[in-house]
Amino acid sequence: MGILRLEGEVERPTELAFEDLAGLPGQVHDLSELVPGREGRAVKLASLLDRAGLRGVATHATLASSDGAFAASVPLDGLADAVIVYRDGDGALPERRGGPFRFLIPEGGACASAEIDQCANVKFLATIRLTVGRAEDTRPTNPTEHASLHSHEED
Ligand SMILES: Nc1nc2c(c(=O)[nH]1)N[C@H]1C(S)=C(S)[C@@H](COP(=O)(O)O)O[C@H]1N2
Ligand SMILES: [Mo]
Repeated sequence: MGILRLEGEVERPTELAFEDLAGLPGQVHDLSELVPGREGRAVKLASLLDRAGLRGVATHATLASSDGAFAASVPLDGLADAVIVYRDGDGALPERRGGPFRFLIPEGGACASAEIDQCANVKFLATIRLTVGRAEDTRPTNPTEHASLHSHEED
């Protein structure tokens, strides 16, 4: 079972499991209404930030995967609609869909088009670290790197 951590520039570093996410306000009961073609249930990032007590100095959310292989650091001011997908049907979001926790920015631009893009939809999300300035970011910056990353993806 997975745990999602909020740390860095927050008043209360917080660990959340499936039940905690399910109990927060800001539920998106049907993700397909927010992002056509995406299924599952999600909760708004804003609810998690409220729970942890976001400090005003934070500028970026640094999203890291549990396997340590992928991270994205994106400006908070572009994340007003971002969600964490955590449920599929009656159970946890499966790993093949990026579970148990997956970051999703509904209006994320094309890969490598901007600071906020679809590449920042981090799968197997383990930590959301609130930082002053941009921090760890392993997103691909050129088409070759990007193609090689996608060739490892299963769906
Ligand atoms: N943990 C992890 N998350 C990741 C990646 C990855 O390699 N590892 N690839 C990213 C990239 S480059 C993209 S474009 C999106 C693709 O997700 P999708 O196929 O669900 O749209 O996942 C992102 N999240
Ligand atoms: Mo991407």
